[in-house]
Amino acid sequence: ALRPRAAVGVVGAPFSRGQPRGGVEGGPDLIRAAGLLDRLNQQGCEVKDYGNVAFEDVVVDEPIGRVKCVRAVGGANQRLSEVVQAVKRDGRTSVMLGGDHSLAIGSVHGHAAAVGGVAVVWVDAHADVNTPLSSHTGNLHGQPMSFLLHELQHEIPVLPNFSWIKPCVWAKDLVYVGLRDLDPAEHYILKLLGVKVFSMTDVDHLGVARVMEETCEYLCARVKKPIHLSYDIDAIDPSVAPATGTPVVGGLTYREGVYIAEQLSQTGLLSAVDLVEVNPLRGQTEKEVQATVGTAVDLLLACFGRLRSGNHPPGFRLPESP
Ligand code: 6HN
Ligand code: MN
Ligand code: MN
Ligand code: MN
Repeated sequence: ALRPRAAVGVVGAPFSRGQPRGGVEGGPDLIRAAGLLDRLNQQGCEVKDYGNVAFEDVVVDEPIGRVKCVRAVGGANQRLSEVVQAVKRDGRTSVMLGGDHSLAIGSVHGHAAAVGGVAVVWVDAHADVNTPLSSHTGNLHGQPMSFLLHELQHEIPVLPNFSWIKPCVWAKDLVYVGLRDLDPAEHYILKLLGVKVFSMTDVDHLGVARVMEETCEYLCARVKKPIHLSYDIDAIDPSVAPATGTPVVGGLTYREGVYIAEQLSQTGLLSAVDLVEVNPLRGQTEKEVQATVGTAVDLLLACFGRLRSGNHPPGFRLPESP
């Protein structure tokens, strides 16, 4: 049987203003340099590289309340949303390489604008659902979900360069996996909205297989919406993926991390993927950086059908004996 080749569109988003640590803007080129596009091609995907989004310089960007770099983050995400919409209109699964996690605003927004409703699986040590008013750090990479959730819109103040954002995710269409460092306001919000959460405690209790079974059942039970996977590399334990800005001990193993991607790939509903927060300057050694980037690549390959049990292309034939 001829299976259509998965069409993938890679978008680099070299942007770091959603948090204070430089280096995360180097993520996209590093992940490309590790061979992501060739390897996706080798495993049967048809890949187009949309290049890196050119973000405009924002020179004057005074904090608003506690929140930092509001105009830069708003403007960058507006551009990113346009590019992700173009990728989706081209009929491709979008792969957004970050950059910090504030970029999920534009990535999810663009995805939803192009396809209608989406479900979101957020794999992260953090919930990234602070509102601009609840955030204690003022870093926008800790807030993207608050701008995207319909149910939180009355909590969101007017911010410069944010007026283009339309909320596009319902709380019932969001699942978190890997959480282990929530702020009190974030925990309150997730309880209030009844969001499905699989914390690291749940991963310990149920095992990753049950967690993914329940995640897929939960998302596929109702109308099957296209899935947006937003993968923060800090979901993975820092012993495996240390080169990231906000590492938290007690994370997913490499195997658990890959399993999550494999299972979401098997749903056939993956329509956009973010891989964010790889920061080469946060590794202590070159080896730490390479381990982190290698893990990021393996997670993405698993998203596009790579199985540890092995694969072969349709129509594969053994060499003929002479
Ligand atoms: N990330 N909750 C903290 C904050 O600053 O709001 C940490 C955010 C981490 C952000 O995972 O992309
Ligand atoms: Mn995050
Ligand atoms: Mn995180
Ligand atoms: Mn915190």
